[in-house]
Amino acid sequence: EKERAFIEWYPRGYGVGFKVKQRIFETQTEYQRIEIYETEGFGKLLILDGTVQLVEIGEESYHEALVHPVMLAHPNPRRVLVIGGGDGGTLREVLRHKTVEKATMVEIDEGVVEASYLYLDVASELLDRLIKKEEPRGELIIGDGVRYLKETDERFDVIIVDSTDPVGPAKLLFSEGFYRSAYEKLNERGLYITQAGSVYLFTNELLDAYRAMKKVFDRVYYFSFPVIGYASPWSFLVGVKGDIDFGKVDVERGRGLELYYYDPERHGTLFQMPKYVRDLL
Ligand code: AG3
Repeated sequence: EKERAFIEWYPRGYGVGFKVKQRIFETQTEYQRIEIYETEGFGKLLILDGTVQLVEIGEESYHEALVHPVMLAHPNPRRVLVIGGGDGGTLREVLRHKTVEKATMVEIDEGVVEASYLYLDVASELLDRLIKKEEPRGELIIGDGVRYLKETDERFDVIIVDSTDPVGPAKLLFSEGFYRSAYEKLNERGLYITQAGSVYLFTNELLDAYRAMKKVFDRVYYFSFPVIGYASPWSFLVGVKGDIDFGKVDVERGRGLELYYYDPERHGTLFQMPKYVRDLL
């Protein structure tokens, strides 16, 4: 019997693949094509427009890196905004922080929330509560994050962008105009973080996003982390508003989280970057 695989192709023919047993869900929404596969060794695999979003076994390698460094660098994150992240993994990690009073997730594609709720073992109970409006500290808004950020009267301590790649439909989320509205909607002290693509294979997109963020935020940091299922190392960009040092985190608060991948006691190791990238940044 022939073996089946799902392979995500990156530029220049670089592939990241999983052996799969079968495809268990497939739909085309107004925004994108959603697919879910059962893999051999990593649980279920969520694909949007042919790109890997997560595998159930290992998704924390992304969600921990996206959420906890900024949450632990902020002295008291109470209000958090997540843009994208319809599978719920990012919001799940945000809500583990006891300081959080309210976290809002703005996801453009209801289809991603539904498919994740029905088929994925990532955050289905949380998604169920959000859909029923029964999560006391969380809110789900189905809508366009760009527009939401421009129009909202709310202010945030931390803004987290959990989007698809800086190519295609999510491109606007990596523009100077978007960074300006994020900066405006942060409290006097605040942190912004976005995933910014594969260090090796999207280096130009990473540089473009970094330069645009530099024009807007008081300080900009970059870091990389190995993510299971992506062409690693993966890059993340952090924009700082006001008096916060992203080089330091609250290790004590971090201990209580019992993390698996991101190690707050080794926060400094995040800032490792291949030299050619650092030279360009
Ligand atoms: N957000 C997507 C990260 C980008 C993945 N890119 C890729 N495979 N080319 C992940 C959603 C998880 N909450």
